Amino acid sequence: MKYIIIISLFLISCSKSDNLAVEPNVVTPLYGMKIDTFKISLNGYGEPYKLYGEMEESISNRLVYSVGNKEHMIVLPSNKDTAFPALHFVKTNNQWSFENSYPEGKMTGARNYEVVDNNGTIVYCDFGTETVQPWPGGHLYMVKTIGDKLVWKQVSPKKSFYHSVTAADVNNDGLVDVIGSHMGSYNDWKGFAGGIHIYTQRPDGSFDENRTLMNVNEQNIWPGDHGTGAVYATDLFGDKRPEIIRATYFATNKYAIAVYKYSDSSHKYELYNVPSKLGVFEGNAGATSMRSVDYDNDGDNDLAIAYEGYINGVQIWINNNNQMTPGQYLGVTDQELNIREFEIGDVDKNGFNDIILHTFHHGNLFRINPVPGNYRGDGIKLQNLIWKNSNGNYSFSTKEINITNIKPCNIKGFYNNGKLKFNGFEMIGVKDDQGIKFYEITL
Ligand SMILES: [Ca+2]
Ligand SMILES: [Ca+2]
Ligand SMILES: [Ca+2]
Ligand SMILES: [Ca+2]
Repeated sequence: MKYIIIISLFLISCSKSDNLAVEPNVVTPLYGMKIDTFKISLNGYGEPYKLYGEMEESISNRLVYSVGNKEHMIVLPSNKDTAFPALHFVKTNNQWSFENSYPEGKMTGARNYEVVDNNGTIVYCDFGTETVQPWPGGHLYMVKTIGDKLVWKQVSPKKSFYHSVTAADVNNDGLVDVIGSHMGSYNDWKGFAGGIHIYTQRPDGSFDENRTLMNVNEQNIWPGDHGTGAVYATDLFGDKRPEIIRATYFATNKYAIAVYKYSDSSHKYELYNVPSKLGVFEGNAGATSMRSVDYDNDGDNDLAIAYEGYINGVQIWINNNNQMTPGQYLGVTDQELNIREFEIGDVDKNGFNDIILHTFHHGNLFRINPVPGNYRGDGIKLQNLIWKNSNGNYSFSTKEINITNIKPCNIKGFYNNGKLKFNGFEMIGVKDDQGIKFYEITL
């Protein structure tokens, strides 16, 4: 099926230095704000406002990344009944423009992604829409950026409720492999090890289900129900071979994370250890995404894990001589802040990696004065979206970064090429005159 795309691009760009300092703890923020307004229509997908509505709400589904100095953005506008094609935007001469739509990247509920390299290779997982029961599931994808174009590859042959995805060369053949964690599958491969699927890449870029690389005898050594919310692969132990780390999601037999290490004798990933401490998972919490970060600059990779539940936030897991122990955590209520994913970068250039929180909904640590009838409030504040790291200790700045009079549905921050930029979409207009604004705030 072909789609005819009519694009009108109106660009309003402004650089702004506010002078709103009225209280001692409110500093005059120095930021640049750029607003691009898009009008996009996709044939066969109904009124444009439906597309804009999904573009606005999609939070896991928006990613800004760089290839060299060029910025790209992928938006996957879907979380309800209609799945739209993947949208790709590129920035040229400081102007965002809509490049194309990609029906082969259409997802019904993109949940999680990982940027694999500096060449614009990204892996995605789709869980399928949660508004349909039973869950229809979705696929794992790998997308490559070729010049100004995208090339999509479906990794999984059958759909699963994929909740998390990571990429690493787990069979040590020089080709990056894709690992997804799921909460149910339409494949007969339900997934040993709590719903983890490993797909190893072939030289031609296609993928094999690898049902043997992870130990299938787990139940003999670690009995019980071990649900999985997130999976990540990184070299924790400095032996140049990635470990596979799996984090819990409301398992009957509680654990926090389980670390799998490649065994040179069995040639499989074996359960290496399960930390005795549960950290924030002691309470009612399940993992949503995970990244490695050497948060204390001691040379070994530690982990940062985002979670949801009675509180949501991010917890650091400290790597002590190959044993992982829970460290500092940020725990906030939904009324304060809603977080499921995050980015990492040394945004204040103090030598320690900070955490950039991606937030949605109407938390009062994010919205300025959200009240019933005006839940998006009178603007947004950004200081609580940057969990700053000073010598291994995280905290928020007390200096407010307020941006009044904008009401994006959610905000994500990305640290690319030494710059921290937050972005969000906001629908504008009514019916025929409808469009969508893209805010980009550079700190
Ligand atoms: Ca490989
Ligand atoms: Ca290792
Ligand atoms: Ca470390
Ligand atoms: Ca820093």
